[in-house]
Amino acid sequence: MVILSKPVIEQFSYIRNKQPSAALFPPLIPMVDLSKPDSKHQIIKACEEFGFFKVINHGVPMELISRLESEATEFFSLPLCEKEKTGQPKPYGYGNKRIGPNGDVGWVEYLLLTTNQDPNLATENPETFESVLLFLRVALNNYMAAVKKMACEILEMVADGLKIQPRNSLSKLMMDEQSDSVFRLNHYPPCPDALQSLNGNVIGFGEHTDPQIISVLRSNNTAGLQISLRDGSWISVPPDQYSFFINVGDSLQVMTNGRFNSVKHRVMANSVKSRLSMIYFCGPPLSEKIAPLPCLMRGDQQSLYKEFTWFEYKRSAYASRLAHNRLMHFEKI
Ligand code: GA4
Repeated sequence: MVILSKPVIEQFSYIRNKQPSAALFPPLIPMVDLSKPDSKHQIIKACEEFGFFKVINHGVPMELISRLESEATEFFSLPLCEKEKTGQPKPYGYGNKRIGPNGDVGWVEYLLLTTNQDPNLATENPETFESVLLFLRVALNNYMAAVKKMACEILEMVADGLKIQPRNSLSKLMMDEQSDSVFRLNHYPPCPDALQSLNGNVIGFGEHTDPQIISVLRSNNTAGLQISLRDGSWISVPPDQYSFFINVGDSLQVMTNGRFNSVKHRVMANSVKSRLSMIYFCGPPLSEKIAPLPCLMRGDQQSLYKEFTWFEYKRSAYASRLAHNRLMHFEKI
């Protein structure tokens, strides 16, 4: 990543007044042990209250996680010109500071990939670069397969917990061959300016909700992730490199007619440590209709949303800024 000179960092967003919740005892992040029989009930409660939870005993081998972490670290330590050979993010490829097509920036570099094709990383490059990409590709494929399986189990527990029949009603969307799932590796280099700025807060990745059904995030042991509570306050998520964190996305909020909360989150830059995160965004096929599931509608309850396809939502998402409420266009007035 290019180290920016002083004036350029001024383009970055600083958080001045909106500090993480000042409450003396901020609520603990819900933790779900996937090996426990009552985990589905805990998942439902966490999705309703926070739209966010941590999972332990997830069954993803630590070896696959460490392998991807070291290959990704290797990739991000290549010179910028090498990394740029993997292609500009349109939306897939290597990106540096610019997030999405509409002017958002952050103290982050990343690789954004589709999950249903072999990671499409450039090939006609010098040897060292080639072998980094080759190892990265293998590590990505193994990691994504294991995380996809875990995400599928979680969505089946959600269906069970909500008494949705059949239990693969949600998981089949991300398991479909045509599923529009996305994978992201984010690298937040240490940001020396975070020390000098007011309150030490420089935005790594600005506040947003995820568009998909759920997102499965794992990071190294560096703090930075914050989630917004329903009352609008922010809390920091203590890092845990052995666990995964699950976010409810906009699509699941719609499918549950607002019962689940699509959680707003952001990442703050760290002044000394690098943060590396890997996120699997579980998306449905482009043609899928996103609407409240009829079996979840009680009595004469009305849908809060107009009907739309995932394609229509994505088109409108890519015309929006990161922090926008993307579901607003689809809400019934
Ligand atoms: C936010 C969640 C995922 O990282 C992502 C992002 C996507 C991108 O980086 O290309 C978007 C953003 C995300 C939502 C609004 C649009 C699209 C950047 C942006 C400004 C990959 C996704 O699916 O939506």
